[in-house]
Amino acid sequence: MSFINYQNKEVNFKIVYYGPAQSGKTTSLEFLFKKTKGDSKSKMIQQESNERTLFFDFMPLFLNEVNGFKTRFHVYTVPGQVLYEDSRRLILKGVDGVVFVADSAVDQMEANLVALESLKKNLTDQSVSLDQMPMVVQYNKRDLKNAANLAALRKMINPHQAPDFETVATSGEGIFEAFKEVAKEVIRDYAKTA
Ligand SMILES: Nc1nc2c(ncn2[C@@H]2O[C@H](COP(=O)(O)OP(=O)(O)OP(=O)(O)O)[C@@H](O)[C@H]2O)c(=O)[nH]1
Ligand SMILES: [Mg+2]
Repeated sequence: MSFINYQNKEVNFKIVYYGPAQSGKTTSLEFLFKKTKGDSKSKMIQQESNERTLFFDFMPLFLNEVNGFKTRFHVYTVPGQVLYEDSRRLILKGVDGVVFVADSAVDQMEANLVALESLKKNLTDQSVSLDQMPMVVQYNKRDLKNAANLAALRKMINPHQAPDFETVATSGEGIFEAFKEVAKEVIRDYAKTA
């Protein structure tokens, strides 16, 4: 849920990178962090080292003000391993937008689906439905030799036809573009209610 800081004239949003274990969520966030050098940003914070959760916040230079307020984004990753469901549920609290990082490796399709179901359920628990949540999909690891066919991936893990991107987090390909899109969606959503 967005919150407004009247003193600094800022509106704050929360974006969560969600997806199966090892799909490239942390790598995506690290690239985004590196790429936002000139922006006003915090340090990268590791929440619980054993669960590999990271976050930072920044004010993207590419965005205009919204009703005279600057926008600050708090960007989080969740741990993807199945056993960390409690952490994921906690980190998703009050989320304004999701970047779903799918793994393109053919043997990860089941894991992608399990993660998508977990996202859906954890949002439902906060009375939010996935199809109303601003979201983009990254089909990550497109550089892999055994990357799944794009059309098949789309059909399987992007049923709501969210804006989607082919990405390679290790080189940064598509990462900033995906973030820009989710940021725009989040602001569009906010402007409807503000
Ligand atoms: N080939 C390839 N490897 C990638 C890509 N993105 C990430 N990796 C590698 O995949 C591994 C896992 O990446 P992470 O970013 O730690 O994955 P994660 O989603 O944060 O994993 P968890 O925190 O366990 O949920 C690392 O060895 C990365 O270097 C990619 O686009 N292509
Ligand atoms: Mg991680």
